[in-house]
Amino acid sequence: MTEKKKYKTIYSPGLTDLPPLPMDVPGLIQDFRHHYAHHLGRDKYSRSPRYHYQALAYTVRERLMERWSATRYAYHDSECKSGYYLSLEFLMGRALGNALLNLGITDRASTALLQLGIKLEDLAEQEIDAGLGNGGLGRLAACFLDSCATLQLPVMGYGIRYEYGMFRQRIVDGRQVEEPDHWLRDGNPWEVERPEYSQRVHFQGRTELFVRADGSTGRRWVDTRDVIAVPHDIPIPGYQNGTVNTLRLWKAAPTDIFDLGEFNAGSYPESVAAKNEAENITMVLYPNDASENGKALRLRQQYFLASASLQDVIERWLALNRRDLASFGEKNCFQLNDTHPSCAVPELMRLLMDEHGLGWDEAWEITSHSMAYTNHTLLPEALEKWPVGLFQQLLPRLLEIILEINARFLGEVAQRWPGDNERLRRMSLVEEGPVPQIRMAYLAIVGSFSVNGVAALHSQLLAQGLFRDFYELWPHKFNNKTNGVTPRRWLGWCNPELTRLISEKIGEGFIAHLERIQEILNFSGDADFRAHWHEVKQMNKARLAELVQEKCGVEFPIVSLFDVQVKRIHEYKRQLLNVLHVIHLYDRIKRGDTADWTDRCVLIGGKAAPGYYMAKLIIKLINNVASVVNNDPEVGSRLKVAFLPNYRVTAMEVVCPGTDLSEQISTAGKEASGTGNMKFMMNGAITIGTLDGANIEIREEVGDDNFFMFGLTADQVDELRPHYNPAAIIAGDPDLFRVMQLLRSGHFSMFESGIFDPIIDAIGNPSDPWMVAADFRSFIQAQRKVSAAYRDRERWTRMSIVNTARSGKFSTDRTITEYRNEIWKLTPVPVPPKRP
Ligand code: NBG
Repeated sequence: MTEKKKYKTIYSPGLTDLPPLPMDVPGLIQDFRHHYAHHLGRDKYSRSPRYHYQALAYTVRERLMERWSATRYAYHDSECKSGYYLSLEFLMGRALGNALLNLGITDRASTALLQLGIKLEDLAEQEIDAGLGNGGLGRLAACFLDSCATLQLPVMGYGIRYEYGMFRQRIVDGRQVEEPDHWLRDGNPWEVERPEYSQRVHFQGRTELFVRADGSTGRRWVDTRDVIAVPHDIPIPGYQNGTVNTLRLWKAAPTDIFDLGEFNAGSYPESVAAKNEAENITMVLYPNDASENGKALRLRQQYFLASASLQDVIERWLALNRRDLASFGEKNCFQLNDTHPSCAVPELMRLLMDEHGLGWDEAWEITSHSMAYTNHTLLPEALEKWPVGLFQQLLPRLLEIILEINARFLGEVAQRWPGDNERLRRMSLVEEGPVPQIRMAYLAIVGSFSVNGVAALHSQLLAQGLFRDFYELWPHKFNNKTNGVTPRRWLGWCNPELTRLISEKIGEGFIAHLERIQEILNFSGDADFRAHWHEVKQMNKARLAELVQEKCGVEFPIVSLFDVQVKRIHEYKRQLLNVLHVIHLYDRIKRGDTADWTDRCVLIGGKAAPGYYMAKLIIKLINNVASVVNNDPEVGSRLKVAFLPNYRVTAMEVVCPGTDLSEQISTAGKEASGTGNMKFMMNGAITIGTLDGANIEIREEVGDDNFFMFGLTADQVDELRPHYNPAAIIAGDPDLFRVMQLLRSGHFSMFESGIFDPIIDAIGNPSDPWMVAADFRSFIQAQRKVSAAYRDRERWTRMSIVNTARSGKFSTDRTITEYRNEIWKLTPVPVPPKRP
């Protein structure tokens, strides 16, 4: 018996046709008290504020529930085309504040709580971030879901419910220490388990030939070891529009049969081992950002997500009484978030052929017209490849299908370029070598009708470089979708003071129509408005300074320029270049070169992958430099440096409103887009940046006067590479020379001599891929301009206003509208409000 057969549909309208829940203050108070006392069983002597949070979460969740089912009905009744965002990562952060904002009851909830003697801000602090992602790629998925719901698009997210999310980072003696993130320990009020929609996922076993009733033959997958995928649904509210979409996260569980068989045979430990093996699949998020994971368990996670999600979509499709799978491809569209879920291509083929009896051509027609692939990086180390042998062992039927896809595809290439064997070798889905590998990006391209990059430059580099052969074959597949961020969380929620100031001038509509935010340009000539703008920034800086004081023990005076770089620690992002600038400023102070000085507070934060040696050493360097600078009485308030531990979504909600200068300083051509850059801009920070990723488009929007550009372009980086000579650059630049001298002298490694040698060597190495020395001079000059601009408060404030005003393009509402029109072809489905 499979899991599902236990359930059958029960139709009972009397159970669910309830009047809508009250949204006023008395109604909120009543339900809050009900949950606190009757649901959670807490009383007036309760010791933990956690239950205040939980009681409010349940109160809000109920209000989402009714909108959630109304949304499901609306989608069902409209028989609309649907979209599915398949992603191994959803970096959601906290849910409470976002739900309140999107339901439009933040003020009422706050008032209700005050009447009970509770502050909403304190209560909200109790929530643990849902950290089911590494960085930009996972956070983008979260912003996309918010925009899909706000635009009333029938799009569902599919992901994995990791028991342990992104590790927590502590800093001990300046070094990163990782701790597990058991985020579900106290329960998760935002999820609804739906075991009735569980799916069975196969692994291992073998394939065999079989004969169908009509005499035709096929291959099937047998003797498999199965795992059950149990859905846990998270509500995704749109912005004040009655829509609540779904993020469905799969948890792995053992099959009953598997367990019981062993158990009855008396092998209890074995039955537990089997349980553990199944549950391991969704135990932990791989903590590597933009780098390959390469482990069998990771491939298991990827296939588990793809298979469970596709089965779920097909089952729902068939249940809608549309037995006919022929139109499945016209009514369903899957967006693959990087190559991570690209097993979906062969898996959909398998399900259609092996489980639903379609022929190859029919199945291929459906698959290749319903899959779309987004690439998020050009870094070669992040391009996934899986050994053929691993596929053979773990997913033998999938391997057969992949090899058949490859054979047919190479046939097409050979027809187009007869005799071009070199091209066949280059384009094959199988990379030959001692250990033959499946190239997952190529599989995704061949199986998709759309391939996109995430910023204009990135998409262009994909077509001209990494995927050039494929672009020549299918130019029509390639397109760009520049990233964005949701203005609900990244302006409305995280910066209420600025939101209020803007609303007073242009109304509240801009939160759902960010292009309108440019209307504030009409007020940038108004000295009063500018004064208010400055005041709000100073308030937000005070809030950030408090955080820095609490987490780093460093005082940041709010009159200083707040210079911030927060993101994953990676050599290509060049936190090291930032540190060299800090050392240069320190060196200037020590030499008395401080005419026209601007006081600065430099904040750096981010996690390093646990196995990434250089990234971890860079964290240590930042901390050592900070301790030397902050403890030198000669430096005083001229320069402060802090490393913010455990950077995450929730930290960014305080960091970006309080930032003056946003550091976006990757080696040109390496950062696919960046999205932190957009959050800072939206909150009125000014960017110092290279011409990389979406920085280019940000600069286009604000104009050169409102952006501090520096460094080599992507083309110049490529041209310089063969004769790059950092030793000569260091020798010829007295400032850089002194900075390197300070590093070499052990000034920042007094007690551990030589620890930074690998960093010193990397900077001086002619094959340094990130070319830190090459951009030093240009960076220092741009930073001089920053300092001068900041001293002119009126000018800086005008620049700040222009940055916020021109951020309209970087709303994910714009991004998603492009996905919807150009790839998904979806129609919005309004949800009728419930009447009392
Ligand atoms: C990241 C890029 C970022 C980009 C995000 C979202 C990966 C593989 N890529 O530049 O490095 O903003 O994706 O597209 O994590």
